Amino acid sequence: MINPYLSISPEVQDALRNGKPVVALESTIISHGMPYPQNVETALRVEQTIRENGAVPATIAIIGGKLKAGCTPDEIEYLGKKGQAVIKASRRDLPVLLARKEDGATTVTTTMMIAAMAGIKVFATGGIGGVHRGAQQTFDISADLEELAQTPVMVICAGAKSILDLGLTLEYLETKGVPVIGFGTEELPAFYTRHSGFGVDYRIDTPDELAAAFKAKLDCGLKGGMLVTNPIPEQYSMPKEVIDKAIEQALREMDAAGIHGKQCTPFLLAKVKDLTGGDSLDANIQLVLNNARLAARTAAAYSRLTV
Ligand code: PSU
Ligand code: MN
Repeated sequence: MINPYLSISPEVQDALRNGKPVVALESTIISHGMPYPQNVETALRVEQTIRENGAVPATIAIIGGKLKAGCTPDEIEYLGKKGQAVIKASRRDLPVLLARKEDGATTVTTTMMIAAMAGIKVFATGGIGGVHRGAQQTFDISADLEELAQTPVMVICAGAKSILDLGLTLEYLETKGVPVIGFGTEELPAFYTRHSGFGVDYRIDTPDELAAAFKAKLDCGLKGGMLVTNPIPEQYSMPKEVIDKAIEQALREMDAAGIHGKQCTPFLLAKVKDLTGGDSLDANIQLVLNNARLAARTAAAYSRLTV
């Protein structure tokens, strides 16, 4: 059955039909993750980087009630300028947003869903959601983890920020059968810094082996995705103490302000950014570009295995 809500751009459609590599990109990072105009500039640079590394970019978003796989530069500009006014759309938001023909910025969850609907296998982003600190009481666990458990897309990220409880996040992924891979590392990277103190399940050093592992998963009909954590390049990484201090303060301010639910992640991300000044924005941009490069090469390796 053809999904009447799904709208794949002509370029992405052509690439998919011809077995060419495609990389999905999320839009919450555009609308909610960075300020305008750096968000739009970065989104376009990320697309360019994917092209330079041999793949076709598919920025994913919900626009006017359509699930878009492949946005035009005008659509990216629109999402970036509208910023926080775009609804951050997780799995639970899709039914009403689509029926009302609204816009939505896709998180890791909804980007994976739409990528899977379109037939895209590889997705690059910055950081994923996970088990929040204090989740034993609040139950605040990102839908991203459930999506990784059920949707067959490889997500290439720079780990997760320690605004989360990284140990519990790894436990959750283990329970759900999601492989956590370190690209060139045995240690789970923590977004701005290469270090978390936690180990990954497997270290893999080449895009070819990433592609082969994911293909084996799909060939066996194992449901769910694969999480690839790619450390920020050394020269852009931030000292762990600086980041940890900012995160502790952001968490205290969140508690004091009584923030909860879907506002938690955006609040913490914005606070950490304020507390660390421009350094964290620069690091954020660099790690996303680094993930885009790896994702394009991995998508190309996957294409070689399947056509
Ligand atoms: N973590 C980051 N940067 C982000 C996000 C998370 O370091 O931009 C965004 C992603 O879109 C992710 C979402 O899927 O936040 C998770 O939100 P929540 O914790 O509300 O599930
Ligand atoms: Mn949450």
